[in-house]
This record gives sequence, C-alpha cells and structure tokens, in this order.
Amino acid sequence: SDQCGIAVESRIDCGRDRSLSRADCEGRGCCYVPLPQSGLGGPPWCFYPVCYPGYKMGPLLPTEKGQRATLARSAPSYLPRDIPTLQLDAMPETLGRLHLTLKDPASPRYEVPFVTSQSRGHKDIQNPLYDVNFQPDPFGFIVRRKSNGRVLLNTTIGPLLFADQYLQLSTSMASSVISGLGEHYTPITLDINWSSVSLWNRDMAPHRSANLYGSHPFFLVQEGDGLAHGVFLLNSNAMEVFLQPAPALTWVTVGGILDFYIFLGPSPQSVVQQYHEVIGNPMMPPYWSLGFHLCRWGYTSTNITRTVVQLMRQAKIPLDVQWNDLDYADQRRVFTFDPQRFGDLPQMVEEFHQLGMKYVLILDPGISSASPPGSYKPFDDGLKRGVFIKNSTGQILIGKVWPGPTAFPDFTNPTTQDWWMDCIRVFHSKVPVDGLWIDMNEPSNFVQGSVDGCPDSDLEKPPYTPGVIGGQLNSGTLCVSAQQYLSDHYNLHNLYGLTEAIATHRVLLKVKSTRPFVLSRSSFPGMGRFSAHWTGDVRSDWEQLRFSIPGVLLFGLYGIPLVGADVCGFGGDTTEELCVRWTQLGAFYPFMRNHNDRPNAPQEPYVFSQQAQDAMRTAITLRYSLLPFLYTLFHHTHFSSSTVARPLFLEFPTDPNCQSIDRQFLWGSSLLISPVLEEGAVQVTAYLPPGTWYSLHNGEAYCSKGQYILFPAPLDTINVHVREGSIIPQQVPALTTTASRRNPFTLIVALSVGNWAKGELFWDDGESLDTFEHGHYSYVLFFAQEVQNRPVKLNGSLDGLVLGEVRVFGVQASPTAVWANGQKVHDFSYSPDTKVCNKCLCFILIFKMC
Ligand code: MIG
Repeated sequence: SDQCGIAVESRIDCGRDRSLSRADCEGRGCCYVPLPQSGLGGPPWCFYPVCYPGYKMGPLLPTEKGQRATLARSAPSYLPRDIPTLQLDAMPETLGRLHLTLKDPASPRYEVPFVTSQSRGHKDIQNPLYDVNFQPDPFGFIVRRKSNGRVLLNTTIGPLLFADQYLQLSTSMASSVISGLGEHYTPITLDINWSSVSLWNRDMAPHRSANLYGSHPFFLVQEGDGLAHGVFLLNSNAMEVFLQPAPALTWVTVGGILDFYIFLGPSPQSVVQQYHEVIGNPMMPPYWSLGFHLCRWGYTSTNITRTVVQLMRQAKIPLDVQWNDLDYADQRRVFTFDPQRFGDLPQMVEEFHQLGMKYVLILDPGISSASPPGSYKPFDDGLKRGVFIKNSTGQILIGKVWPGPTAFPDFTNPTTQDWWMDCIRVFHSKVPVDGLWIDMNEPSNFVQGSVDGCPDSDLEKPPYTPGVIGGQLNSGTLCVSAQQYLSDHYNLHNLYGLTEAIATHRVLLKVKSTRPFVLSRSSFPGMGRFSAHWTGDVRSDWEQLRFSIPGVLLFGLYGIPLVGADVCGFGGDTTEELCVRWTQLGAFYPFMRNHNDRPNAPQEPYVFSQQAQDAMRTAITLRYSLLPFLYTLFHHTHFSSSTVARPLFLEFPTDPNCQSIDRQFLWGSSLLISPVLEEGAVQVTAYLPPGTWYSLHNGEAYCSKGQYILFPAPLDTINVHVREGSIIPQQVPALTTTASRRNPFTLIVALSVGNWAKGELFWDDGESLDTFEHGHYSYVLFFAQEVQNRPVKLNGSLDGLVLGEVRVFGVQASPTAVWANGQKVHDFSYSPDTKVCNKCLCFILIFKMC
C-alpha cells in the first residue's frame, strides 16, 4: 500500500530489538518488503509505515520557560512497560539554543546529574535562529533554520517510542556530513551507510566499531554551505545511534529521559561554543602540562625511573613530566608504594622537582579488598564509611582488577568524595605528586559483573541491548544492577570516569592550591572542566598513528581540548621511523606523552639512532618554542570556549575541500600541521586553504587557490604552515618549561597580502588558580603593519617579559632601516629569496592591556 511506499534509504527499522518474520512484522503494524540483498547490515525489510500510531499531542500551553504539552498513547507499543503519558517541554534558551525534553509526568525517571548547571536560559527570546513546529498525531517535531527555511531535524519520519527501558526517536538529517557520537575509532566524519555507533564506556583498545572508553552523545552536522548545527542528547544510559543514507539518524537509549539541546550555530565554531556553554568550558591547564611527558609501564624501580630522566637530559631533549605506571604500588594497591623498589619514591619526586620537573602517578579506582583486616587503610576506612558500590542485594560488589579482588568507590556519594580526599591527602603528604592519572575508570573489571556474577534481571538483560563489545552491558565492567548513591549502575555507568575526575580534581585543588592536573581515560560531557584525556591503548602502527588525528580533534569538539594519543603507540613494538613520525605529530597534540606497554621494546627518544634522536629533539623543541601560542589558545578555550587542535572545517566552513580533512589540522586559526602518516614517505601532500601560507621553518610563502601541494618531508621534518595575517608568539625553548618560561619571547609575523598581521599572548604564572578571573595576567595584542618612512614604536611594556628575535615573513622588499623601541637596529637581515626579515621590529606595534 501507499503506507509502505518509502524509499529504501529512508526505511526506519521496525525490528531493532529482534529480527522479525513477516508475521511478527505485520503483527507490529509495520511494512515487510524483502530486498534482493541479504538483510544483514543494510536496509531493513521490516519498517514503519508512513503513519505509525504513537503518541498524540495535546494543546501547547505557555510555561515560564517556553511551552508544554502532554503526549498520550491510546494503544500500547510492542515494547514492555510503555510510559503511556509524556510531558513535552520546548524551551528556547538562547537565540541559538533550543532545549527540548520528554519526561514521564507521573513518576520521576533518572536524569543525568553533574553535567549541566541550572537553567542558564534567558526568558523571552526574541527572534531566535530556529523555528519549531509540532505534528500532533502521531507526535513529531520539525526544527527549521529560520534564515533559509532549511529543515534541520524532522522526527515525524518515524515513531517516538518511550518505554521504561527503550526510548527511540528518529530524525532526518540536513546533510550526511556528521561528526561526533564518540568515543570510537573513526574518521572525523561518520559513515552513514547503514551504520551504528554504541555509547557505553568500555576498557577496549581502539579498533573499528567498538564502543570505547568514553561516551559523547553530541553531534555536529555540516549543512554544506558553511552553516552547521549540533544536537546533544543529555542521557547517560547505554545508547546506540543508527545512521542511514536518507540521510537520517535514530537514537535508541535504554533508560533515562529524552533531553535534547539543539544548537543552531550558524557556523561550526559557534555550534561548538553553544555546546560548551551547556556542558561547561574546559579548565585552564597548568603551563607545565603542555610540556613533554614520558611514561611507560615497566619502569620497575625509582632508580630505573631516575635513569630515564638522566638519559633524557643527556640527550638534551626537553622533558617536563616524568610518570610512573602501576609498577610503583605495593602489590598493585593504590595509595601504597613498594618498599623495596620504590622505597625512596618521596626523595625521587623531590629530586625531579629540583630539576624543575613534575611528577605524575597512576591511580586506579579499584581498591584491594583482600588484604588482611587492619593492613590496608583505604579499604578498611572505605568499608567503615560505606563508600563502595553495592550489588543488587546490598553487599559490597567485588570485582577483579590489578591488585586482585577489588571494591569500587562510588564517587556519586559525597562521603566517598571525602574519603577519596583523605586517601590522597595522606599519600600526597608522603609523595608530593603534581598530578594524577586516573585509569581503568570505565570502570574496568577483569571478571564479568562481579566475582559472583550478576543476577538475572531486566537491568542486566534489558529488552534491547545496544551493540556493545561483549554483547552484554556488564561485560568487562560491574553488574549494572549494582547500586550507587544516586541510582543504579545501569544509569550511572557512563558517568563513572566523570565522577572520579570531579572528585580527583577537587582533591588536588584542595591539597595543592594550584591548577589540578588529572588525566582520565573514561569520559563524558563536561569532563573537560576537570580533566585531560588520552585515547587509551593505541597500537604502535601507522594506521593508529593516522586515526589519532580525528581522535584528538573530536575531543576538542567534546570540550576536552587537553588530549593526545600515546606517542609512538602503546601496544606492540614501535619502529624507529614510526616513533619519529609519531613524535612529530605528537608535538602538536595538545597533550604530548610518550607511553608504552610493559612487554614492548623501549621507545624513549634516547634509545634510537642519533639521526632519530635529532629529529625527535627538533620536534619537541619546536613544540616548546610554540608553547606561549598554545597556552594562549588554551586561555581562549577556557574563557570563551573554542578549540585548540582544530579540524579544518571549523576554520574554513565554506570550503568544501575541508569538510572531512583529518590528516591535517590547525592549532587555533593560524598554524596548519601536515604530518607524515605513511611508512617510508619523505613527502607529504597537504591541502592549503585559499590564501598565503608560510613555512614555519623558513618563511617560504605558498599562495594557494585552495589546493593540494606536495611538500618535502624528510625524516627530520614536520610541515607546519603559518596563515597569512597572523603573529605567533614564541619563546626560546629549554629542557623544561620552568626554564623556558624565563627565556625571551620571539615573534613570527606572517604578513597578509595587505601587509598586516595580528596575534596575541596570554601570560600568567602558569599555575595559580583563576588568574584570569582575578586579573593576574598579561594580555598582549600584537599588530604589525607597513609604515612609510616612520618607525612605529613599541608602545607599552611587556611587564618584565623580554622580547627577543622577531622574524617577519612576506616582506616584499628589503627594508632600508629597522627600528626597535625608537632605536636603530643594525644587525637586521633580509633574505630576498624567502622574503624573510629578521629583527624587523619596525613592523611591530605592541599594545598591552590589563
Ligand atoms: O589493564 O596501568 O590504558 O595506559 O599503562 C591495563 C597499566 C591497565 C591501561 C592503560 C595504560 C596503562 C595500563 N592500564
């Protein structure tokens, strides 16, 4: 019939929860139209008709925040435990943000805590960027972009299902260029050809189609003409999102409520900003955390760890932060250290501090539960204070992690947060760590559910289980029927890492009174306010090197800009060439740490040939010279929310070539990084968006019409280009940031065709809390322009900051004279080949504000 005349690519699966025979399918009132190709993975044979009975919407009534309606279904759906009546709230919160919720008005359901602060909405939005229309029967809504009438979301293409453990909503998409819905091993844009992604935090080495460590139910759609919009579904339950070529998308989540935020942009940058306004802006990292970090599993004593630091210093390769993995702990129990091999750990940390370095230790959440009573205080105390997650019958749930049998702290419980404070405080009084690395916090469990298994219940085996690794929600983690202070683990699982990061951040803040540094493997929206992230157990191979770029870029969209992959790879042996290339790329991860798994060949820079060491030193030193620029980007991200490592499409939204580039990326808006990602390659084909770009190394100019250009890339080179019109503040590098922060600043001035450039520097002591909020900082705007016959003076002072060399790229003719601060500079040089002028201060005008 007409009801089933739906284009194949637009069919919405009526049998997601199980596969249906024709009789079953028609029993649901759905259409059954087999296709020649086998059903697996492709379009469904059983799909909803054009008009499928569902909820019927009552009248829309005004509320304080927007409009409200009641939705009711007259006939039950095919799912167990329908919620027959729903309350719809549509709340225009800002010009660019619409908030839409669907809840059960009769009895409160679980809602996600911690992520959003209370209503930040404004009342009475005049003339927002969106228009919402409702279809009353069956219920659906359509969101349009007002400026051009474009339909961004249309949920009338499929039914709304809202049962206790199965919530589903489909929508059309404005284009098929969609990014987000992590954490997965994917390119920057997702495959929409009948694919799906599941969101359920899992300890799983990155590989295709696996649900990984974090969950980010947010996506951004590039609409094709430079405009973009985004959607955030604030829901922490296990979820699967289906993508199909219509293009259309279907959310399925197994609990909670439907809580949507829709961001209208209109630019991709503003979508990201609008999203971060809801989940909170990222923290301001301590300056030292932008230095180079070195770690491995298998530094088995303090002396071995000391030697690593010595060898790095001998090789003259910058190193700010030395790390230890589980090796330090006594029988792998956190908050202890091995009396033999790590007996002088406190002294070692002191030595590192003397060198101007920092020290970070791993901290797993699992607390050993099998030590003899009275011998392990963290457990004994935790037991007394009731901090651990309980099983469904109220006993402490015991799983297995590195120390053997372990209990799991419930960080949603305020008592647990206090106990965590006490544990860390006591440990820190002996071992003054500078930051904490919270691993295994999905949480990871080596037995399924618990040592006693899990009960047979609707929570453990919901009517529908999203496609997760292991096939069951309790695979590799706790029983989901386990009880936490705020709710069942079933609801809170995806928040475990976030809640641990919040607790750990808070402790470090109290204990150290400086900016906390926390590195978390598991993540959820909002985590960037508290923690950095690394992409987990990546393999040492070229494909993983390449996929680390979209991995890192996507976390920028998720509001966790301080992110990186393990440089040289974690799993398996690296090769010298791979490690050199990875170090070059890693020098442009916002967070740069070389880390390695226990059984593997060493991969510290100094173990390689002189040639490789030189290349790595060059890359890391280049990073150090750029840290003032990187730090300034972090300031912007913290203060006004943007991205640090940035996909090209965010910066050049109207350039169709940039839509899905993820082999290159930007730092802010002005540095373009084009690494080598293939074995044996000594050239790289890089896309330069239209305009003039200068080689960071020698100022050579490339005038691009928006084209791919082949650049030489010998083993010692990573191609970095400076965008015309920008000024990049740098600092003479040193072996630590403690030392480099005392060195003179330098500037690279990349003139635009109009002979001007601008840039900025945010500078403070690098570690005090809230320097921006308290006004304890300098903010310098740099502006360069050509002047005729009249030197421009340095205006204002840099407050004790010394400005050294200035290089100006793109100077068309040799300057006749150069002045700095009114003084003639005699030793300036100009190269007519590269059009670079060194010490060309006459071009620089400096304003100081604050
Ligand atoms: O089960 O602490 O991702 O970085 O070295 C492995 C040992 C536990 C996993 C982390 C990895 C870390 C390792 N950990």
